[in-house]
Amino acid sequence: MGSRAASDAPVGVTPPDGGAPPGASAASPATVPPGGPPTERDGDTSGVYVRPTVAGAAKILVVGPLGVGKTTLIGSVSEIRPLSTEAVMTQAAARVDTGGERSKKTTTVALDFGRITLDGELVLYLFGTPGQPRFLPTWRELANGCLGALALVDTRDLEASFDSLGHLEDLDVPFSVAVNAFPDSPRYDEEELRVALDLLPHTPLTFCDARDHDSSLRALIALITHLIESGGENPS
Ligand SMILES: Nc1nc2c(ncn2[C@@H]2O[C@H](COP(=O)(O)OP(=O)(O)OP(=O)(O)O)[C@@H](O)[C@H]2O)c(=O)[nH]1
Ligand SMILES: [Mg+2]
Repeated sequence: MGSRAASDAPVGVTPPDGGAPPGASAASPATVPPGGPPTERDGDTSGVYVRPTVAGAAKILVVGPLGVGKTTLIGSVSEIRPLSTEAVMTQAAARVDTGGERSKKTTTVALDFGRITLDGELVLYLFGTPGQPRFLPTWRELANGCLGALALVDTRDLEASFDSLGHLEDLDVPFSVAVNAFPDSPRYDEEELRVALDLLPHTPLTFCDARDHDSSLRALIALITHLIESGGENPS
């Protein structure tokens, strides 16, 4: 962990990397033209509106510690250009913030927002929480009305996830866990991770690459399946 920290100021509301996310597209994969899919920036708004086949909607939180990949996951899976609120990390708030990995230059200071439609019928509105500990109190607002949460975990620092998991339990938000793999991540088997994270037997535990659309989608589907199977009760 470096010693850089997040500044309080100017908060830009921009898509990550200044553009549309990888994998996010209004077009189906079969119709993606050479040079990439059309985006809102190209004037293609066909994917902006919710499809007429949609029968339901759910608010889903994406949570986890600093730098675990929340913004990346929402960016990779969203069918609309995601909203993100990144601020450059500086020394200005070094006494209150946690520095991220060396290559990480920004951190989320309010929320991420994206949208994905499952099977043409269920719209998930994805809300990513900020990872800095000082923003934990804002979770209460973000969690308002959510159906469940996807908790991202980094095996390089499992303890960093304890706060987010505990906070979900305090807020009575059902969740599933997705381990986001980095190249230098230690590999543990599922049972070891369950014990370390103190997960209940029926809490789903999946592995994902937050940069990959299909992998992120699978993690979300595991959560939705869990929520449906638990029938609206709170089993996590
Ligand atoms: N190798 C690898 N890198 C990843 C993966 N997911 C995210 N990253 C990188 O990790 C860094 C942090 O990702 P973010 O998505 O910003 O993390 P975050 O959880 O939103 O961070 P905060 O908002 O600061 O809490 C970025 O440089 C990503 O490119 C992954 O699955 N594999
Ligand atoms: Mg973020």
